Amino acid sequence: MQLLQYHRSFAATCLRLVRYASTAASRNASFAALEDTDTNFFRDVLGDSNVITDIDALQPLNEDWMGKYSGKSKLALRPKSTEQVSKVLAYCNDRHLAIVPQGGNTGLVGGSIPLFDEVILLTAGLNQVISFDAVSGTLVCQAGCILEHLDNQVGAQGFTMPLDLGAKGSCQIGGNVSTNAGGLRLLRYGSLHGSVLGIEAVLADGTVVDTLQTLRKDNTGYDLKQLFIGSEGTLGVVTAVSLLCPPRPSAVHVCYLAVPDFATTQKVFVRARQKLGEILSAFEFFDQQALDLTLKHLEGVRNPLPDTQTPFYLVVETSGSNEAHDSEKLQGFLEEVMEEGMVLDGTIAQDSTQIAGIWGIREGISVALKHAGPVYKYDLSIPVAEMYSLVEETRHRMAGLPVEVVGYGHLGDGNLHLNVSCQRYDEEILKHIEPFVYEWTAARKGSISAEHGLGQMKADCIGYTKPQPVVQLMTQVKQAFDPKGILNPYKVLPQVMAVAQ
Ligand code: FAD
Ligand code: 2HG
Ligand code: ZN
Repeated sequence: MQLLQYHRSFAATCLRLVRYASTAASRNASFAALEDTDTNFFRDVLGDSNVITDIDALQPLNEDWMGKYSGKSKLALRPKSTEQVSKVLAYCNDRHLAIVPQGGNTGLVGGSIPLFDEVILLTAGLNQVISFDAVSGTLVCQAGCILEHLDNQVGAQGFTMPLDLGAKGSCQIGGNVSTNAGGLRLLRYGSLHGSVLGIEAVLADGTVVDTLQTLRKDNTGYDLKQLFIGSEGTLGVVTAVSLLCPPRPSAVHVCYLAVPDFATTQKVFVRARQKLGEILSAFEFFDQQALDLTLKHLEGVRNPLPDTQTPFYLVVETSGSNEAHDSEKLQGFLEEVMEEGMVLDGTIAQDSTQIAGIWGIREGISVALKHAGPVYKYDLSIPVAEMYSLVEETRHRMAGLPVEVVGYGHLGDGNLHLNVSCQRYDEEILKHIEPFVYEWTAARKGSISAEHGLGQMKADCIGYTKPQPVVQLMTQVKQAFDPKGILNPYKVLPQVMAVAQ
């Protein structure tokens, strides 16, 4: 009975979503069109070299990493200070010009790309480290700093960034915070909602919200910085961040394991937590199809177990401070899981080159898929026991079509990446995937966005995970922060709700 009710209310949500979807692609006519006087104003504030109008220079800024989403912006701005961001936003707000904040442009849901002629606000010019406290590990930096550069800088002082992802060479900390990026070590260091201590952000009207503090504890009023974390540029432009960096582990071990079936991956996970305890820092999985694709499309990737073919592979990492102790623990864990037949074959990386080689496979899957062609990406939180059934059911639904369905992800976080690689983006193919994937996930009370966000891809789909009153409250928050709706329109919230003022 309860289940029936749930499905009825879910069907109602779907009906509402269909209505949202039909309006999502139209330009909000209340936004102004760019005029020469606007460009001249921006030149005065930012200087000529930071006002980009050249069509060739705009092209990569109008296109996302996957080549799936593209916009038609005629203007990109590159402010170098919070004050400049504030002046630009205050002007856009007065003029009713829509703005898209863009960091490293590595997002996978079309969040950093205009849909129409929105002005692109690049954060790359905000690239200074402000301070680093080598006692507490607190880093304060501008939003446009590249994640890998920050990791190198804090690494030199014995610390590490609390997140790591395959896009680290281009993504920016402001983009990471704005998407609440998860990545490969969330299992160990937790989410950015815990690591970020403070944020400086500029609201649509130019107001600077300064919560850029370095305190571990502060219970004065509402914790507004949390609202910016994961808000995908719809509530404000993050201009600076302070965050807590953990000590850099001096002993790191990585092993690569072949496992016979998905149920066993979970048994290995349970055992890893029991045996490795506090030193377990990553537990990732991918299927044979993902491995095959990566070996085929990425040069220089070597199969660590060339003689073993099995449906699932795991990358298990430990990070600690005592080489001998950690190594002994890992050996003990491996002996157990192999003796008990959970793991068919495995190898431990012997040096940093081999560690990089194993991570290269896992981190290379997205890049390999990009080389393979167009890809539909789904980033789902699902109870781990059921996670892989979705990949199998999707494969079954699409049997006979010219697609490759692969599954991989952060098993330790219950986060599946379901990717459907195809020859072209095609509505006929999409019909086999959506809304099936979203309905399947909602029926298991999962999330349709574990870590990538909603962007433009899933703005109309939030109702699959969040109930209507919650979406309504989010809309009110959006209206309070950005009453004219100029910040990253058409993203995160269904357009009908976001502009209903
Ligand atoms: P962008 O792509 O430029 O922007 C992302 C969103 O944030 C947009 O909505 C944009 O408007 C907004 N934004 C950016 N900067 C600001 C700012 N300063 N203020 C306000 N809004 C802003 N993601 C994961 O979570 N985990 C992974 O493991 C992971 N691996 C990846 C691997 C690869 C190879 C690739 C290509 C992507 C991966 N991603 C992953 C997705 C992506 O890298 C993350 O979402 C990342 O945090 C985006 O950062 P960015 O600087 O590129 O942001
Ligand atoms: C990863 O975990 C990233 O590798 C990217 O989140 C996932 O490309 C994807 O679908
Ligand atoms: Zn991921």
